[in-house]
Amino acid sequence: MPMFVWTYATCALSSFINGGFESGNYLGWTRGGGTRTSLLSSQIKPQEFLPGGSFYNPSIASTQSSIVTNGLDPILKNLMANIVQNGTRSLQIGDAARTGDLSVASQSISNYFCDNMFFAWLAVFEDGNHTSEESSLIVVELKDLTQGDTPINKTYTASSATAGVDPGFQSATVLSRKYYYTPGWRVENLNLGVNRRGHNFSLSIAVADCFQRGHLGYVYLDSFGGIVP
Ligand SMILES: [Ca+2]
Ligand SMILES: [Ca+2]
Repeated sequence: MPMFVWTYATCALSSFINGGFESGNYLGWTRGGGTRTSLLSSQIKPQEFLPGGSFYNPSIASTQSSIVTNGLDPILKNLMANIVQNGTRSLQIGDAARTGDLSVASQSISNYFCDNMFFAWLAVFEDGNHTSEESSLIVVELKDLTQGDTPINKTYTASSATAGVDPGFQSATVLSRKYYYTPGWRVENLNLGVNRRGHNFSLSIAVADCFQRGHLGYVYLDSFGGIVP
């Protein structure tokens, strides 16, 4: 059998559980959450908000994320794409309440043979006119449990200085509140390279309201897997 066929087959067998949330529940996923109002953006570590972590609050974890079905975002409506990227369901991390909270979803994957991890996201951030350290944000953290390091730790902060996270964000004012949002789904590619094949990983995506409890941030996630969605 040619090597590339073997690699592809092994990759297909080692992917996420319920990576598209089509089970309609949290099968394969761990939810976390807690209050971030004592933490600046650069101090946030998703793991501290998961069960066992010092900021973990089970009530926030279980109520501020939800599985959603096809439809439009309740605030931005048709300015954004359908809130499901693939199939009939996606995961919303964070809610529309302005409570200074953080929500996180995490999955551990054993013997992962793909060279990439893909997922798709759609974000809504309210403009708080804060510094990036006090704004709503997304943190994407990938730990390599086999090697004991963190190859990916990305932060997407919604500050007014950058008019959202980057130039691909758009802004709109709805009921006197200003939002930054992604008009269409974005595909994130976490490139692991070939040296981590077969390792065990833990992937966490955290989304926080602003530090001052005045502004919301939430993100829809779908299509986690080893192949481009
Ligand atoms: Ca889906
Ligand atoms: Ca919230």
